[in-house]
Amino acid sequence: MHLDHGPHATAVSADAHRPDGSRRALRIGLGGPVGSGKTATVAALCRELRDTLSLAVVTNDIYTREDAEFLLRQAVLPPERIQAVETGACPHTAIRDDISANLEAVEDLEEAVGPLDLILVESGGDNLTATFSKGLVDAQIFVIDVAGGDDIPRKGGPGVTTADLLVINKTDLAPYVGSDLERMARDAKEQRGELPVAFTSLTTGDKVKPVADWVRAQLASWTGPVTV
Ligand SMILES: Nc1nc2c(ncn2[C@@H]2O[C@H](COP(=O)(O)OP(=O)(O)OP(=O)(O)O)[C@@H](O)[C@H]2O)c(=O)[nH]1
Ligand SMILES: [Mg+2]
Repeated sequence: MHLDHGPHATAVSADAHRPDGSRRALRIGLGGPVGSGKTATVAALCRELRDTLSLAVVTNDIYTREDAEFLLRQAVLPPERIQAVETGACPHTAIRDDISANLEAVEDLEEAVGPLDLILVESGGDNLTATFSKGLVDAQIFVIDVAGGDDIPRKGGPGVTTADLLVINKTDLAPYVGSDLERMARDAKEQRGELPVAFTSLTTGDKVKPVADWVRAQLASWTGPVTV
């Protein structure tokens, strides 16, 4: 249970160790516009990683538990590893400003089913300005899709420019919506410099593999030797 929502909120993430000295679970946030494929990416990541890692998921919806219910129906993880947060307001408030309900959910999961290697936190769909508080997650993925318009990377915004990984999803739809993937790659590079970009289609080809590989690399450095 997380009760102190003040300065303690950042201390939780800053103190990345459990009382026994082991590292707590790596927390990765997934944000991005409505319908870009966040839940589908979370579901695919669970299927890809669940055999080798101990993981859990927190979903955020404004008034419902729909994303959690989708993941439960798909049986991507045992039910006790999926928690829903009903934000009741703008999704970005619950992941950036008052993160208490989300912190409580991740801490409850660690307590109930831990020790965990990884917790994925899906934000409710929001606009291009939504980012996670560093007090809630250790790294963030911003998911956009080619059907939202190939000018989205050029438009920038904190999600596109600063997320630790930018995922450009639904590449299978590019020919149908007239999106120019090379232009999206060029614009993303211009906005992000050396920060990575993954093009995915969850229905064809490598599916979620580029994202799963990135998550594994994050975990490798998270659990690597601790430098004090
Ligand atoms: N064609 C295609 N459809 C996809 C892909 N990824 C997701 N979808 C579909 O896009 C729709 C929205 O996907 P979700 O994963 O629910 O999107 P979301 O970002 O979680 O949506 P919100 O949580 O409501 O913001 C669903 O019908 C998915 O099946 C993809 O790579 N290709
Ligand atoms: Mg969703």
